[in-house]
Amino acid sequence: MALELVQVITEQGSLNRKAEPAIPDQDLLVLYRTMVLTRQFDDRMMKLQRQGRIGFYLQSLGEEAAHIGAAYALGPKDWIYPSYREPGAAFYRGFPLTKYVSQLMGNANDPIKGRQMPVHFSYREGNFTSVSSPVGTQIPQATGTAWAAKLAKDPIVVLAFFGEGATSEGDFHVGLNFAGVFKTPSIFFCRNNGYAISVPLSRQTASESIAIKAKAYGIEGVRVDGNDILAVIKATREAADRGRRGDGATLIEAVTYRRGAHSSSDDPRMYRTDDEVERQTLLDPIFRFRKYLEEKKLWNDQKEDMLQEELKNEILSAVTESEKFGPPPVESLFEDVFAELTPELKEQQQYLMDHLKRHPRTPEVK
Ligand SMILES: Cc1ncc(C[n+]2csc(CCOP(=O)(O)OP(=O)(O)O)c2C)c(N)n1
Repeated sequence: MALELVQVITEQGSLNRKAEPAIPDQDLLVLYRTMVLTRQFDDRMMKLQRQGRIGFYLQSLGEEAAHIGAAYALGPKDWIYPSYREPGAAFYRGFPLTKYVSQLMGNANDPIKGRQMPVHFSYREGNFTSVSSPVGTQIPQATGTAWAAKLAKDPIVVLAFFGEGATSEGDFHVGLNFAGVFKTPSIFFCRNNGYAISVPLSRQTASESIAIKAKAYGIEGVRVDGNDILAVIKATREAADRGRRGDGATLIEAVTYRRGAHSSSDDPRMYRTDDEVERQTLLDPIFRFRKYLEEKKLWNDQKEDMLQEELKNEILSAVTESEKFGPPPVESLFEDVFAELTPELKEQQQYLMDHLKRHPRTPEVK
């Protein structure tokens, strides 16, 4: 069982050729674009939150390699059970930016019609389940989906993302235990970013690593440098192959760092030092990947400037588009639980609409 840290590009950007996964140049550029898009989007959304244009936001600053690399290593039909810090995995699968911003605003263009917290989106077309607020609930759900796929002889794998804080939850143990028993085609992808809100890793587990916990459940465990996108792709590809071969589940621990706050409501200066964050900034996953691309002559300053400008405009137009939508229609409150409204729900919907006609809501004070 591999517990040493798998690394392909070192902190200085040099390469371990023996471990380099085969990736077409075109894909390398798509991966880089998705990482930079995610970083820029993150920054813009935090600003929008501070301006009061969205209510709440969760950043993924510094964790782009971990989740985008993992998403890339899967096939398009494989399922992803996300946590809330993997926007780049959805972008990689084609989730439109305007839909994402609309979800943050909870407007009529929001795929879930304003019924969830910001960042808790759903992307059914991308085999990407809705984000849940309770920590860890997606883990046994993902095991169940993988088991169902195995019984149906559907050759997919199912990946669940979660933070290391989720490994303190019962759901983590339930999910991994039955993945071991039933040898499900599961990938448990833990973004070990050091903190569960203000609680550091040392207060969450006495194990020498997260990956070693796999041993207790009879599944594979791999510890990988989560700021090294090539190492993440290599580890996730191997895990997907293992699942498809019928050799069971893998727990991947991607060692990274949460450089931003837990959420827009958190102040991390209360529990960690600026020095610590500064040190982690030097290990930036985008910087490291860019050096690799430059060495391959795939990237340069001019391309970087063009990309930054292009993405800035793309994000701005998604925000402008999203701000054009009003709130979701009130009658939509009754939709989506059943394929068709039941007679009782129809009656309640009618009652509400009649009520609103009789008592129009107080106009907003301008
Ligand atoms: C069952 C449950 N307990 C507590 C919370 C409050 N909570 C929300 S996020 C979070 C920390 C999760 O940390 P981690 O799993 O490491 O993920 P990260 O935020 O670092 O990506 C907590 C305790 C919750 N949402 N659900």
